[in-house]
Amino acid sequence: MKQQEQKHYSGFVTIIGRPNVGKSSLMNRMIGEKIAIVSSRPQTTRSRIMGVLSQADYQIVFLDTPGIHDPRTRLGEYMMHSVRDAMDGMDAVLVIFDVTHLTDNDLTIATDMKGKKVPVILALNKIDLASPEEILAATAKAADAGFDEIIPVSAKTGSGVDELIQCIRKQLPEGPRYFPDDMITDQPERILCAEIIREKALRHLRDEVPHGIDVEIMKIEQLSDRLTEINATVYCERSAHKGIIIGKNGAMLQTIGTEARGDIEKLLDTHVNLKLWVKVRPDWRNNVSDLKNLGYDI
Ligand SMILES: Nc1nc2c(ncn2[C@@H]2O[C@H](COP(=O)(O)OP(=O)(O)OP(=O)(O)O)[C@@H](O)[C@H]2O)c(=O)[nH]1
Ligand SMILES: [Mg+2]
Repeated sequence: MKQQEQKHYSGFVTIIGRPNVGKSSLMNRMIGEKIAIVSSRPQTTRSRIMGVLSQADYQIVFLDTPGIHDPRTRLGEYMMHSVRDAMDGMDAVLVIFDVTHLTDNDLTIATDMKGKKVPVILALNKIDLASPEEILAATAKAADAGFDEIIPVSAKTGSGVDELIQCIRKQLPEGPRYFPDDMITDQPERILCAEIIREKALRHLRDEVPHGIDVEIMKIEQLSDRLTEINATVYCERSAHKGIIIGKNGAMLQTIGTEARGDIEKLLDTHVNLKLWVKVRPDWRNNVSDLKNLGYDI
């Protein structure tokens, strides 16, 4: 008897939404690995980050993007440009709202999406923070705004996430596997390590410092099967910030380094010797050559 060939579905799905709604958290949850860093501060994600979910009969290629905001610096413009870039040639769009902070501004995204001839799926995230009544009210509002597929989820608890994946999968065309099964992201190790360090800095530093921070890996060398040496520079915009990042007797830098080392060790599966330096680079967010040097593809 002729065996029926199993159909395979695949496609590119851009994730968009305002800053801090949980785009990166939700992508990490769907992939099952931490690819994109997450923080409680808006504008954590700075460039387009690919995450690949491979199952027997489908492959979903997610593009996590920076939160949509008003760009005030060259870096901000770059971030908004990478959102627009990620909208080209996609097979579906996953819009994410924070169910606890649904704004009229959010709902205009629905109108913006109407001109585009791709399926749009809405995830109402952070339902672990909302009552059933709030979730119902938000769902009704979103339906009024013209969203057809609305899935309440929590990136934190995982609730609704399988349903969301199935909903996305149903929108995808038949297609090939674009990437090998073991490839979960396009981010090189060097960038993943730099981002982990930036995440810890975002987590621990006071309000005025974090957005002016960037991290560059100067050296990454595997010394043996069990040990990797990494040297990284944390850039900030003012010498006052440098003092804050280093902290009293180096305590802040120590905290950032220790937490980052833990995560990098898990990522690389070796012990890590991590050395951090702090340097001032005034106004780097507006300087095209600084941005290029830091790896932004301007
Ligand atoms: N309680 C709760 N918190 C969440 C959930 N999803 C994300 N968060 C938190 O929301 C904050 C922002 O999450 P991110 O994933 O960095 O959000 P983002 O949309 O990628 O943000 P940008 O990259 O800045 O645009 C973090 O503190 C997360 O821990 C959720 O389902 N429930
Ligand atoms: Mg993000």
